[in-house]
Amino acid sequence: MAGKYFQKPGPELADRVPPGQHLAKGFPVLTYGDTPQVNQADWSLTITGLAAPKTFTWEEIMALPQTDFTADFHCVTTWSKLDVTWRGIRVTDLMPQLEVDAAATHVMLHCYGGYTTNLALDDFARPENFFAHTLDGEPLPPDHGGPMRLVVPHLYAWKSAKWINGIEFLAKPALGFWERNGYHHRGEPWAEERYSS
Ligand SMILES: Nc1nc2c(c(=O)[nH]1)N[C@H]1C(S)=C(S)[C@@H](COP(=O)(O)O)O[C@H]1N2
Ligand SMILES: [Mo]
Repeated sequence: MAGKYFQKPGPELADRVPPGQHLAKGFPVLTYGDTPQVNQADWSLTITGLAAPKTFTWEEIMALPQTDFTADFHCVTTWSKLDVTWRGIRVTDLMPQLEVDAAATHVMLHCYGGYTTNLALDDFARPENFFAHTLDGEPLPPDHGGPMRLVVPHLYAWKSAKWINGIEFLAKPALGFWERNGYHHRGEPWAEERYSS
């Protein structure tokens, strides 16, 4: 059965597919719990913690620079999908809109539905990370995190928070949903940082 949905990467893709990963056919949906139904008019992104409090509406975030991305996606459950095409807003294009306290070193991402995940600020505020609203030229489907999700290509995909609605800036590390439940605090796929020991 697995062979129908996954294939072993050939040698030409060895530098693209991290150890222990297989290529997925299609784009699997991986959600803990139900898919929240959030429309653009109701969506917002709230900044809390060690930063000036602020809430962005859909229009406000869409007014920021828009960028096309092609990025690989690695789920810790061992499937990877290469060259996913997205459109969205770079995290580093949002950051100048924020007044973040110099003491902030980490973030907790909050989502509609209650999911959370944590990142070091260095892993979050990178130009290759983005808030995605479009997948393969279509509005991001609800199951994949629409109307807006984060994508963090350099870490396992549980860091890529779907239905994102908050960024909390912190002065020390904290644990999100999967991190509290045994997953690695950082989750770097090339180092196979799957579980915390
Ligand atoms: N809010 C929220 N974000 C989430 C998840 C979730 O359950 N809830 N699952 C994570 C996991 S484990 C993965 S692999 C990816 C899956 O994204 P996809 O469903 O678009 O493939 O979303 C991540 N973001
Ligand atoms: Mo995942």
